[in-house]
Amino acid sequence: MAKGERVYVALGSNVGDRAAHLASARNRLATLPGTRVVATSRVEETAPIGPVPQGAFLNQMVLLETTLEPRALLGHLHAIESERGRERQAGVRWGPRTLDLDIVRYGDRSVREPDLTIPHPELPHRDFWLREMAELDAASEPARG
Ligand code: A4P
Ligand code: MG
Repeated sequence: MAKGERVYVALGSNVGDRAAHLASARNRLATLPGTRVVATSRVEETAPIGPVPQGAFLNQMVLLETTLEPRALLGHLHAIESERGRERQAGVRWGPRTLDLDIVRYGDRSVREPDLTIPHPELPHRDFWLREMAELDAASEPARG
């Protein structure tokens, strides 16, 4: 398989069996065409961010190597969210969800389209994402010596 880009995908869940939703997402990401899971961060419980009162999240970051283009990858992420019963409430942003999958970084690319922004605009504001990415970088760095 061609080498592909290094892509950081954030997983989040705060409804139902949160750990099971994350586990299912990890398994499905590993089956995507042209895609390999390079490393997974720890799962963390985080307090909800944003204006909507809701339960705590489980969050995790996965590092992929993929030949899927950003938009094709986004389509697969939406399909995986739907499989876990994700329903988008019209007009409610940042509301509760069984599973949320966000493309946080895609190699060095920037994308600015109405329905796709990469890097994800919340990246600088989410400590847990920054922490999880550092963990993935440490886990995937070639050994030095
Ligand atoms: N979209 C644009 N850029 C991207 C991207 N880089 N990756 C579009 C994925 N999707 C992207 O998303 C709305 C639309 O964003 C998508 O259809 C896609 O075309 P959505 O998942 O329907 O709505 P959302 O998730 O509520 O909005 P958004 O802006 O993705 O919010 P976030 O950043 O995902 O925030 N608190 C804690 N502790 N942990 C969390 O994980 N997450 C959120 C949601 C709020 N509070 C949280 C957490
Ligand atoms: Mg989202």
